[in-house]
Amino acid sequence: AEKKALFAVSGMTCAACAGSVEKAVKRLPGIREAIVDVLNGRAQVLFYPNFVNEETIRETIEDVGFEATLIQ
Ligand code: 9UX
Repeated sequence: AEKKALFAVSGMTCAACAGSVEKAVKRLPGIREAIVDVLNGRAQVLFYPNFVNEETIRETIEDVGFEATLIQ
């Protein structure tokens, strides 16, 4: 079954960077959907836990250049 994760992403203030975060997460295996909300600094991700996990997603967001915290 799929799983949902919500991350707080700090310092992400422009649409271009939100798009970069979304694109990077969607490139991972096992991602069903990634929705980045730049106004609220949140990234919601639906994923398949057999293929990817919260920490890998979190590190991928950080690799784009933003601090990310799993909040839910
Ligand atoms: Mo963006 Mo930043 O493309 O402070 S969120 S530059």
